[in-house]
Amino acid sequence: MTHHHFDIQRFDVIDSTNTYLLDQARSGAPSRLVAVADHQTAGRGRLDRRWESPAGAALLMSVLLRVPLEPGQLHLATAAVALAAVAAVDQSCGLAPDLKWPNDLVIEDAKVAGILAEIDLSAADGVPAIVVGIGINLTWPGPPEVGGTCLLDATGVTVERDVLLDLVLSELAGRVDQLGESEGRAVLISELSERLVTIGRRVRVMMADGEVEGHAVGLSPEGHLLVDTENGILEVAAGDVIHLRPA
Ligand code: BT5
Repeated sequence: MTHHHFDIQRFDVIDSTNTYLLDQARSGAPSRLVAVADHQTAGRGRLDRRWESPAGAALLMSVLLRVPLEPGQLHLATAAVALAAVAAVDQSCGLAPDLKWPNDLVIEDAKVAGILAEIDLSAADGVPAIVVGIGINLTWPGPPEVGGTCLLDATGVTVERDVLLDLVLSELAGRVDQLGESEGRAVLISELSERLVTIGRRVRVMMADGEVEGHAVGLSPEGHLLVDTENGILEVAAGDVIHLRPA
């Protein structure tokens, strides 16, 4: 099925829609291929973490994008999908989730959706294949220990998966075009900084090489998180963030 220039493949059960599209990308699948599943047996988060969801309880989707981003700009592909999802949820439930840096949609600080962007650099033409997957909790708030939420619990609205998919893709189409040009990327970063609840908060940031605490003060022109720490402003390209209570 083709829609908003996206080609949609549907699965009852799959290991992971991200894994599937990365495989398809290596076999030459075109940009804007979308995979949607009722259930994933090996849904993935970042850093080998798992993404859990009972069958039919979430919108589980990934999109393959062939856009000339560098590995260090993957967060922009995350942003494009995150912003599209916020707009789509707002249109379907009347409530726009906040964004938590780097890849979560939250409602009152409870995670309602997570995003995983991955890149494959093996294409012969040198244009990377980027796969961005998102899981949006519709009727199940995630594993109990996470303290997440779902759209039903947070808004009282039961959203049809296909309705939400349709809205996400129609919101994503223009943002994919923006990803491909520097002016468009600047627009995405400014839209992102308006939506990020992380900015203005005290945060603890866990990075591969250690952790710091400070005040999240904004985004760099590249879209990295700027954290005011005791040792000055730190620019964070990748990491996990915890929002701390104000001191
Ligand atoms: C993410 O990772 O949040 C990225 C999740 C991406 C999932 C989509 S679903 C479609 C596509 N196919 C895939 O295989 N993946 C993508 P991260 O920030 O690392 O968060 C992972 C953590 O979120 C886990 O360790 C749990 O603590 C928590 N978690 C797992 N399932 C959850 C759920 N349904 N709701 C809320 N939190 C969850």
